[in-house]
Amino acid sequence: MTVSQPRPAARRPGRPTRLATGAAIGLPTAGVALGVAQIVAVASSRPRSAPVLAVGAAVIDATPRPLKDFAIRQFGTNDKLVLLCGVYLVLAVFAVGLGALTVRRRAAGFAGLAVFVGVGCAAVLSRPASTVVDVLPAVVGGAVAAGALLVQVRSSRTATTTDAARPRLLNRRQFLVTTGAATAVAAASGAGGVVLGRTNAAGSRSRASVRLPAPADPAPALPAGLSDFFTANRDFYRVDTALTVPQIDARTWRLTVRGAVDRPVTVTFDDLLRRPLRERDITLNCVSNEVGGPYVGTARWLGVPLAPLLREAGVRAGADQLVSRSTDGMTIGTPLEAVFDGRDAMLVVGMNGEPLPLEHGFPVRLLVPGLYGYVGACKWLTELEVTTFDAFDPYWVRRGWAERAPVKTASRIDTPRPLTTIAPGTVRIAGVAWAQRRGISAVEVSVDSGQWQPARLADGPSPDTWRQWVHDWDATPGLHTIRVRATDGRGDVQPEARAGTFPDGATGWHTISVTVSA
Ligand SMILES: Nc1nc2c(c(=O)[nH]1)N[C@H]1C(S)=C(S)[C@@H](COP(=O)(O)O)O[C@H]1N2
Ligand SMILES: [Mo]
Repeated sequence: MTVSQPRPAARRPGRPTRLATGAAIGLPTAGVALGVAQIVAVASSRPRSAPVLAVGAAVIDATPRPLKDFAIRQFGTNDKLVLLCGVYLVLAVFAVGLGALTVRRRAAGFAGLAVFVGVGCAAVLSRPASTVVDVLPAVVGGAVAAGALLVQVRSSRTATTTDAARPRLLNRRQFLVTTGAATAVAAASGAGGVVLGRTNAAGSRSRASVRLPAPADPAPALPAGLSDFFTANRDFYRVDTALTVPQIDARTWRLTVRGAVDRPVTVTFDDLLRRPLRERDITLNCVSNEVGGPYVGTARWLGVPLAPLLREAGVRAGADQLVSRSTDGMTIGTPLEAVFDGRDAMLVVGMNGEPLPLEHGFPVRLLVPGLYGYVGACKWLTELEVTTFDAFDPYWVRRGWAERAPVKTASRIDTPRPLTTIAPGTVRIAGVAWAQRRGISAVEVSVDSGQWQPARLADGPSPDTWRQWVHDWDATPGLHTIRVRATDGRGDVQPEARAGTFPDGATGWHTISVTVSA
């Protein structure tokens, strides 16, 4: 028995290291596995069964809240891109290791590949609404990759062992041909998956053919003189856990109302469009929005009032929670009282004069004014279950966020921008303030902790939208701090005390610093 490893002979120049050979074999092999899996997933119209996306989605679900908050803060809407890059990086490291292992011991390499496929299958099966057939892409990808691995490792043997019978150059060439071929298969299947994914995009095609009827109940006229009141669809913040935007064909879409109801009902998209549509201007915001943050927007929404539909189904006594489910397995819990207290809770089909954009929930989303999105605005909606808060904890509640989350009063300074240098003289300080349901009655500004000055408030169409405000300030040279606070329609002043976003929304006065030049 050898106790110490024999020292390896000095590497001969021109001979690849095991790691280099491992990388040359492992990376194309992993690429083949992922590319083939991707194309099978897309071709079978089950994009969610693509293993990389499933792994990413599983990581999102398992990520502890502080880390998730950090990612949202640091990367904003790019958080998913960053996550996918991370997943690919880990995969690449694993692939190089796998290649190196195979060069040394073929069986170990194949065992490693099996682990790789197993992780993919486990991730796919961990997705809500997944079934056994969803592991097919991972398994097919793994099988093709095993073939690619075998071919490559055979040619690498001849390329790296001295073989007097054959000139090394030829062996080297053979190795390059096999790894090159594997790389080409990986690239072609990966690119094919992307292209097919685009053309297969059932949602985009379906959305393009939707014609929305005019509202029976149009939005109240906007007060004169408002500009930039609405947030354009392309600028509207997006917060969700979906790594790929669900592609739903409106013609096959169904919404089921079930649970504690007398008569469960299922409606189609056309059924919804045949009902009288209501149009309303409503401000929506995310509980993860920091003080002064960007996750808030106002749009003109078109939809079907929710309360009549639920009444038709017959909500049973004792129920207090309405759980929305999306096609991608999100669950969102809304207090039933918020649906029935007269506010404009809607099944939304239109946003700013267009069918709902895919990113914002096409074909149908829920919208309940006065609640943060995670408790009232389920996108890609497909089921409404009448139940109780005791009986079911939705996705974010299971992660510690509040069961009930009415929007808190907030105000934001949009201009001047923080930490900029501006000219002295009259400076227009302006922004927005919101307290959906209660409305805004006053906004005040204080410079350098001086007296609170009333800002001028633009009119708003309803208490459910933000109000724009302006305040003219005579700016003198130097460094200045500007603060804003709002008072809601009940006379309650926005609290100064800072609170983080967890568990039910941030509080505190938005404060910025600017330099006024001499
Ligand atoms: N299906 C689904 N619906 C969802 C979410 C989600 O992750 N999945 N996120 C919710 C959250 S946290 C918010 S703030 C709003 C955001 O809606 P928007 O992306 O259209 O602005 O959608 C809500 N609806
Ligand atoms: Mo949110």
